[in-house]
Amino acid sequence: MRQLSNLFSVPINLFSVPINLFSVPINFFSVPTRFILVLASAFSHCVFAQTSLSPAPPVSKTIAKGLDSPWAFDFLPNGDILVTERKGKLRVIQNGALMGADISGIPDVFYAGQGGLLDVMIDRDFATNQRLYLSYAWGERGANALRIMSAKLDGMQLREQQILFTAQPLKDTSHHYAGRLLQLADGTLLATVGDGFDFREQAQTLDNHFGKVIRINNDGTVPDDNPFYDRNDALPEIWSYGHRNQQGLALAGQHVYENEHGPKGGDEVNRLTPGNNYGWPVITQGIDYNGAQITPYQEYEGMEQPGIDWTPSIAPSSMAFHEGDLYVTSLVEGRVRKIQIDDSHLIDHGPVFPEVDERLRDIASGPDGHLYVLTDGHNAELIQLPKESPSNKVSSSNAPE
Ligand SMILES: [Ca+2]
Repeated sequence: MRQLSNLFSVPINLFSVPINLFSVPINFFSVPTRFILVLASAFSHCVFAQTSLSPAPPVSKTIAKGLDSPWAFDFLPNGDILVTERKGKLRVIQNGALMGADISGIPDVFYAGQGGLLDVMIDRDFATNQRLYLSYAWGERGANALRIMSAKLDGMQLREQQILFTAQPLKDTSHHYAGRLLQLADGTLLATVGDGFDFREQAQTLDNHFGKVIRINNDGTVPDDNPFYDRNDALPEIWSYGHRNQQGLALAGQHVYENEHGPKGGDEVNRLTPGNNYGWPVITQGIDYNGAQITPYQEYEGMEQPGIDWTPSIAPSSMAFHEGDLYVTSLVEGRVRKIQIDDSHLIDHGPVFPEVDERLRDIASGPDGHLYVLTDGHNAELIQLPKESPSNKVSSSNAPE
């Protein structure tokens, strides 16, 4: 077999020889032709040997296409992949193919602006409880909010739907829902709630859910060890505050990392500590979309600095923890960035996976050891990324606790 493939590859190497000859200095042609042929032959064998020893370059693989404005995906223990579409469908990828039928029992969603069906997350005990979580915009144009539902997946149907959380107060905008979900090791749920676009000052007050990360039990009750649980002037679900539109959440060991869209500039990655204030809109590196200054402050006592700031904005959409590193997708930059966790510091290694260069909505680490990314828009794809070559790896031995 090896002999056969070598024979087939010979003509390709022969064709490459003249091109290499053209690149040598002109005076090289003055040496005897026979010498050139010997050199060419040797070079050909050199190329030959390299070609036959080099592994095939890693390639990304499209798992599903034709998704309509998908927002998130997650893996079931049986290998199926669930994908949300913002208009309100929960699609199934089974045996590598997108099924025509979608899952029934999805709640009515408010599909407008940035709203609709957002995240899907499989419970870490799905094998025993068959439960999953959905986040979505609920309500109507004049009064809507982020809502979280739990349900039992029974074949292609959701049953035993239970509303776990509705952000307060209702709002009359259709932007900045946030909506990303994460389950901690203790089974509690974190969810990001955006600032609603028009309500940014409320990210600094604790009597509402705008611009917060909230933590609830998986039955919707509030854990009594939440940081503001005992305060009369704060909503007990609040876990951290001073956020804008946080669409990435990842658990890396014991630490929770979050990324959020800044205004014009000021996109951030933060390591979250319960009870802490992440500053929006009092501190930011960004300015308003119209060029106006939002705040004179880039730092303020009692407010956390971001671990990474992206100014100008990349529009970070989602984050995954994979083999010791964080990976962030983005909408505007359209790349996958790799972020090394170096104790309490974050080191941005910039875009990796050069084959991916389009608006990206979600990223997750698959059970097969591959990263998967979801593209954005009306004809979107779920893509399995190649495993990185060893030379491209930066820190897999550096996993935090
Ligand atoms: Ca901040």
